[in-house]
Amino acid sequence: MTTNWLGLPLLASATGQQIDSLIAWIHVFMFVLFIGWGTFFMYALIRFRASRNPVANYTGVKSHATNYLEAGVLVIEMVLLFAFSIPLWAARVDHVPSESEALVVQVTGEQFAWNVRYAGPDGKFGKTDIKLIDLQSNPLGVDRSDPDAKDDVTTLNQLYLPANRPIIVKLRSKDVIHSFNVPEMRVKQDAIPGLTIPIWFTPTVTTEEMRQRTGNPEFQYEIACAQLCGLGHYRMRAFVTVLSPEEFQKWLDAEEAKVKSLGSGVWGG
Ligand SMILES: [Cu+2]
Repeated sequence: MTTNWLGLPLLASATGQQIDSLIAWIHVFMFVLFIGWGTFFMYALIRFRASRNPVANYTGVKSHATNYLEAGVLVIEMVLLFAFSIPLWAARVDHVPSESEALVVQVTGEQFAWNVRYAGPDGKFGKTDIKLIDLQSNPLGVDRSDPDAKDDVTTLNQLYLPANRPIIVKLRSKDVIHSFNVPEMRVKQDAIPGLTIPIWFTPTVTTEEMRQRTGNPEFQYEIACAQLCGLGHYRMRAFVTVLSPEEFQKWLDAEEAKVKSLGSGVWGG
């Protein structure tokens, strides 16, 4: 189904069309329900008007037809839920791509920022320690003395992603419930303290292409925090930059070099 009429933000992910179709179908079904119930309401208003029914009917309906109708509605709704809704949702959410083909990024929400962490060339996220947390220099408490942590790249409010490769975001929170929302990717997931929740999507449009498409040379994808998480909630936004795979690798290599030049001493290793 074409979904332009919904007025949603431009689409920039591979699976987003499914979400848009779902939203469109829900609108269509709700419109049908609206017409159906609206018609019934008008019918009831006219059919049971006071001038035609001056005395109330104290016995009411005696047949059991409505009981059967309600049972029928219940059965249909159970079929919709168990045969369609749950399997479709599971297909979209549960089948996370394998970590070998995807890029795994850890995103940690805090009041009021998004901390991003890449595993580096070894593909392993190093240890973190709550005692090493320093809001300025080491907001995630990365333990740089751990060999796996030596090449971990961290950024603040900047999520760089390659286009056309599945991205697995492992969402965490340091304090309260936040919500990771990138409207153009059609992803939204709560970040809950104590849990690591994976969410995945495949960006298909680079930031540069999107700037051309929108005619806005300053266009940026944004992560908006979609849960009211405190007084600074309004400013809890971060930017997503989608690059071509080559540009992304270049960016990651440069960040890598920065981490190396800082050395473990600076990071309290
Ligand atoms: Cu938040």
